[in-house]
Amino acid sequence: MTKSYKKPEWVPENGEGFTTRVMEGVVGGHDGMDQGHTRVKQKKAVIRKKALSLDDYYQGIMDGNRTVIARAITLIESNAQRHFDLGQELMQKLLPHTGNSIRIGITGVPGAGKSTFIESLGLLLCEMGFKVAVLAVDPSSSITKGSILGDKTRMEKLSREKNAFIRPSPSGGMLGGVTRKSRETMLLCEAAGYDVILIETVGVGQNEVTVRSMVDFFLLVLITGAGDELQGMKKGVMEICDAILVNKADGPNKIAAKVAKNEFDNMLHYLRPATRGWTSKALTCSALKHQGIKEVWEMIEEFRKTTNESGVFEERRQSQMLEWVFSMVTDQLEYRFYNHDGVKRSIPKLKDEIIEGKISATKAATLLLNIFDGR
Ligand SMILES: Nc1nc2c(ncn2[C@@H]2O[C@H](COP(=O)(O)OP(=O)(O)O)[C@@H](O)[C@H]2O)c(=O)[nH]1
Ligand SMILES: [Mg+2]
Repeated sequence: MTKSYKKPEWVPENGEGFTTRVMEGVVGGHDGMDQGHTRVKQKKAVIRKKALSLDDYYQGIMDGNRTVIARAITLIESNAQRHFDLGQELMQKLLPHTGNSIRIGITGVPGAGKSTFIESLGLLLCEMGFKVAVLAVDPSSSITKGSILGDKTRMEKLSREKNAFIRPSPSGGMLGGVTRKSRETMLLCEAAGYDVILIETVGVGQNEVTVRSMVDFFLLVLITGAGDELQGMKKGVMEICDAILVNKADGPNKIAAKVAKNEFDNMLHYLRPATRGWTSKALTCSALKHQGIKEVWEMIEEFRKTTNESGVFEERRQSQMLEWVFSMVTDQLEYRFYNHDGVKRSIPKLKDEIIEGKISATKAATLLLNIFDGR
């Protein structure tokens, strides 16, 4: 079109592009728009594009700069090797500043009110002068290709607090997976001075075990009338939780919630405690109406005091650290195995042979491992 376009007569000599040239705009200040605002926006965009050095990241995190914290988490979550390397250098540098928080895991079926509770507790903690980080962990999302937790976490009020930091669930990928990313994000928040780390996870079996291995205190949020089909799941989780919170204890549901709380208290009484020296207990609350939230925090404080005095707190952190190291070894071995050239080349052919019954499963596995070992 433009090529065959004939210049109108009124276009001056050397007026090439006269009609198509885009005029340079003026910055702000017209139509009553606030000029300063436009400038600020542009400046921000420039900052966002600039690559940060290791020191930029480090300093920003130590200063508690939330933009830098968010970018550092993105770095940690990246699946690119060069990001991974820089991220690991950063983690090493931050390590001496980690560990000074209480890590709280919160689980329960979708709709139990975990996010609502976290917002309510988070607001209370901010009011008390604490810095609160909220993270979501959903290892199953890498399988289901989408987070069950990713409900834009309704924490609008909390996200407006300057002492709160909210981060949704990372996606999976290769370099260590969701668990590594979540753990490192947690440590990063600790280095940035967050006093309380709240980790939301959805109750689908494996997730709870993963989160339990990351936190000091594990809370199960339940509601009444969720059906007997869930009891089986509940029992397993009840054995690893430090408290059960019967949520939605408001309106006509208040009495049923109290009854359920008593039942859970009884059941917990017969289970082995999740944490040595601590009797797991049940409480009721209404996350929506902000009732019973303070009591939950007081219980967590009591837990911290008890386990600190007995040494169980530190003991658990140490064993979690060791567990983490060896689970990373497993992860990385798996990654290396499936990225080994010889292994990659052999898999399709072996698959056919297994399906055709030419080779046994055990033999096929041994063969692949031998290729990996270079034998
Ligand atoms: N009545 C009542 N509703 C609640 C309460 N807490 C949460 N809800 C509602 O339950 C629904 C699910 O809450 P949400 O926090 O997203 O649950 P999650 O999936 O466990 O994170 C929302 O519609 C909430 O408003 C509560 O204490 N009382
Ligand atoms: Mg939620």
